[in-house]
Amino acid sequence: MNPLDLVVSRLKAAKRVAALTGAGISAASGIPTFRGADGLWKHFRVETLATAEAFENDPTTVWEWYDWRRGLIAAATPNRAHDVLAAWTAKPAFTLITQNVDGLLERSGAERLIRLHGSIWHVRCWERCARGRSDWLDDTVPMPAIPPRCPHCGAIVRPAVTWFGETLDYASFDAAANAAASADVFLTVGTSAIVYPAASLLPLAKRRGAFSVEINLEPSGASDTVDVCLHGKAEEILDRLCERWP
Ligand code: BJW
Ligand code: ZN
Repeated sequence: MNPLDLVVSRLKAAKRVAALTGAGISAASGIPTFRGADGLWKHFRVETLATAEAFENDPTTVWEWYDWRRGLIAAATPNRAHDVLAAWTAKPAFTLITQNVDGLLERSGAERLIRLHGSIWHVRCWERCARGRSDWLDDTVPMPAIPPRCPHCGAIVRPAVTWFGETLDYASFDAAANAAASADVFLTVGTSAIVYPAASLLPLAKRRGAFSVEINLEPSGASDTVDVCLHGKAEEILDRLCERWP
């Protein structure tokens, strides 16, 4: 059986399916990935942008980077990869987990989406004042003032994303781990699969007996673990899968 036929037959037979996505699914929408040939980390140093220490030292530079990325995302539209994954969330037995902060799956109509690394469209008070402690939506592009200020206490606000060294939202990771542990098929899509703890979901699913599939442009940290590698563009491979598992 060819690999695509095998994946289709496993999807059709599965009681529960979970998928984990990464930045690769947004590449066709013109959003740069992090690693890889033209990834963000080739042009920017992670320790100066995606850590709490970086923000503490220079919130203006960090916010300028996020404001630029928010502008790119606001001008982008979801692609076929977002649309297929979002459509599958209408299946009660399908759980979609994302590391992406761009909101494009949400714009495709994804339901019950588990976001592991937060959202670039949400902010919270850096000083964690009582009323600004929880995340709130601020999708103003561009930001009228950088760094933006908390409307409650006047302190700087931060993007409500998960930076290196920060713990993930416990409830979201718990829900993702439960979905991985109970999946009959686990898909890892458009992710380098090297950032933890998100990258631990695939081995967890596999230990619990899931049939696992990598859909990625090139081999990733998942390739040696999965049962089947489908290498190519996620937007094209998912489109073909959706024809046969609508
Ligand atoms: C296509 C395609 C197409 C392209 N079709 N495919 C050693 C040092 C320091 C830290 C650590 C360490 N060892 C472990 C850690 C912990 C660290 C970690 O995992 N680091 C590793 C990198 C080593 N993890 C953490 O710090 C996490 N927290 C944590 O562990 O808490 C516990 C703790 C607390 C205190 C102290 C220590 C531990 C938090 C991780 C947060 C990650 N944050 C970011 C930024 C989010 C905000 C933002 O966007 O600005 O999340 S980093 C970045 O990586 C982002 C992504 O969600 C994440 C994953 O990247 P992703 O999505 O996989 O993208 P890429 O670019 O890597 O891959 C894209 C893939 O797509 C490529 O393979 C392409 O080929 C492919 N592709 N086009 C299909 N059309
Ligand atoms: Zn505040």
